[in-house]
Amino acid sequence: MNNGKKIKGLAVVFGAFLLLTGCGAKEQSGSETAPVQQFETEMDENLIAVGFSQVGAESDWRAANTESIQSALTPENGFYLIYEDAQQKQENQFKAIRNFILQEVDYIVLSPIVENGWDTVLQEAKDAGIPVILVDRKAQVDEDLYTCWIGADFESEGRRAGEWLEQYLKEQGRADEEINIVTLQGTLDSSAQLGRTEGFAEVMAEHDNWNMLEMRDADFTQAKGQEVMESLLQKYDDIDVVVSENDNMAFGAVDAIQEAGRSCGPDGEITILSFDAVRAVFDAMLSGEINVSFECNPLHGPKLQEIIKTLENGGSVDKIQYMEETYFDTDMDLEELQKTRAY
Ligand code: GZL
Ligand code: ZN
Repeated sequence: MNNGKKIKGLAVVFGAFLLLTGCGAKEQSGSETAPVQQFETEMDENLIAVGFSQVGAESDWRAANTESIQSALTPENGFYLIYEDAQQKQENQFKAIRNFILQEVDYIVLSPIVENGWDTVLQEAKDAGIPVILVDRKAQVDEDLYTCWIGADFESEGRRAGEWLEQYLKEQGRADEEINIVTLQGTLDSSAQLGRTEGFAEVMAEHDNWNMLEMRDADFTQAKGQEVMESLLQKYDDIDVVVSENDNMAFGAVDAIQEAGRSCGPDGEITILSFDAVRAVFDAMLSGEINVSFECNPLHGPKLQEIIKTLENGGSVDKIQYMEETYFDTDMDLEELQKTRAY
């Protein structure tokens, strides 16, 4: 059972639909303004109150991650979930966490947009006796400021990408060719960006015929990916490989490459390696635009639910909990594989 703390009645006051402005509210004959609707929601004592501060809604991966957690932490499963979307701003995550502390939630779940800056606010949560569970990205803080972390091994994803490229170039008889590479990086200082960049660089170091022309931040979004790729295409006339640190930036890169009259994918001049392996990248691989995507499993919900229940029952959990993941490329039966994708 949760520790009996309950969220103080959330007096949620919804603004009246001011009829003065006829803002879409039903006209009410005679009265100047609709009565202010006020109600209290008392959190049911039997539910485990969880405050979840999510990075944002910047990518397909993020949407799948949010959906997985929201569909696991439901009242039917014994949870009262308060969800806050930080719109990719760390400031908003600080506010959300302080809000959760005020509401005396039982647990705080946080996907830290970047790795640094969390010591103060997580110390406040610790002082309030509220366990913090990190999901997806990491925070560079003292281990005693969070109970555990669930996520992917980003370095191994990056290494896997480098090893895939080695194999791919060998099969093409290009193992000794000068290979010019650009990287579309994810949000700088995020664990996914740091790990993928680091892991790929480890393999890159073994190939002095691989040249990293430039790595540039495109913030994990499709729009930024297209904008940065356009600029890189203008700057460099011989790009052989694009490493895109998530699928949405890769979709933007494909648009930029095609609009520049160039070609990409297995039959194109520019090879594209991507990360996440969301459903939409299967379409892009099937249509020959992207070569490969390295999976990063967003389905943290069930594992998170199990961890909180274990803690509620006085159990202990491992500090680091990796998700299982693989990769998918155009040599595989993607049509078949796509059917079983949960995200
Ligand atoms: C990875 C996650 C990254 C995804 C992006 O675990 O942090 O953030 O790769 C998302 O799609 O924006
Ligand atoms: Zn070249």
